[in-house]
Amino acid sequence: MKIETVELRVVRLPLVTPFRTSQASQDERVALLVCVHTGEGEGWADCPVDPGPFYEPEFLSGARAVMAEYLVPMLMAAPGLTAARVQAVLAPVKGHQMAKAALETAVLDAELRARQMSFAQYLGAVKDRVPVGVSVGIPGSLAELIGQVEGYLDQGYRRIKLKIEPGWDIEPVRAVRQRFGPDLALQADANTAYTPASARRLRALDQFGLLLLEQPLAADDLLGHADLARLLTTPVCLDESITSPRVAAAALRLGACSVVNIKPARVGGYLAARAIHDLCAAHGVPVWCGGMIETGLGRAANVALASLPGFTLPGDTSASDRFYRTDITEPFVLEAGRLPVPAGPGLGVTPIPERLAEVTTAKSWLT
Ligand code: NPQ
Ligand code: MG
Repeated sequence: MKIETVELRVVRLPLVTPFRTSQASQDERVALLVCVHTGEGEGWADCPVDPGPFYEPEFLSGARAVMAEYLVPMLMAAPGLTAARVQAVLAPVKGHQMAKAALETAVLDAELRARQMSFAQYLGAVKDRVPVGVSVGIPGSLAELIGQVEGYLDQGYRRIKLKIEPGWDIEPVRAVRQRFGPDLALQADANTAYTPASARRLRALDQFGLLLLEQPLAADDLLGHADLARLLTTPVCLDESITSPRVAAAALRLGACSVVNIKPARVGGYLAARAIHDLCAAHGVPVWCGGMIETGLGRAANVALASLPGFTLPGDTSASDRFYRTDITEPFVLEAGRLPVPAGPGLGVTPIPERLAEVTTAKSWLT
């Protein structure tokens, strides 16, 4: 397939409630959308970079620049391009996984639409609905937290994840456990906020029977996570640390985690995400699909990925209305705590033109 034009769009979507983690607080989602125009049709992808490099080193204007100056020209010059070759063609560029992932996803969407095959079929889906969880930001008070969790459980979410940080950890976890009982599937995510010196405090979380504790330490601290994992009975899960299949293999070998949160954007795309899934499955390590407040485009692909057999824990692939009053695609709606896996060609969803126009703040074409 030959790429003729690449369209980049910045979109800005207000969030239904502010989302605060240990690292940042946001009340809107600003993201980059990519549309590749090829001889065989269009393909879309969501590049869930933030305006600033506060969760991940990549950020919006950086992603736009690396795409325009390097990645897109390299893809346009590659003869006989296929989605499976995108990573190899882009390998001379170091890093920039989220930018590369978006381009690979858009090429894959175009390719699969032309072949009338869905992402789920292509990736190896074994189910047509996936159970989903929800990530609850750090609120102003315990009462507010309890109210939010109650609301999500009423909507049918199958698992609750609490964002924690030093000073907001034991108490909120205890309060939610006490209020909703031992059967609630509950986990916590620190987004790198602790140091190894906090091991004692984190050990106090063991009494609450969490499914897992996600990314307590710095992204590059695999050894610290391995040491911590030996001290805790709560399973340690890595998110920010897992930047490639190779790092995932190292994390498993070191015992740095016993569960993996796979975010396709962070690992360089759905093919790398599937490779990590396969590796973890071979080691009997459960995986689940993380979220980066994707638009409907990224959500569609994430739900497809989550339908692979090793995704045995509910993901952060929440319904569209968890974040947006109106998304750029048809919304994903919760049905008894599950989302339907899109079955149409490619992503199975496309942006609604009027809606897209409303939320677009910048557009450029690369030819
Ligand atoms: C997490 N996601 O598991 C993240 C946090 C997060 C749904 O909890 C850009 C880059 C936006 C990274 C938004 C959820 C992001 C981001 C949220 C990470 O850690
Ligand atoms: Mg996380």
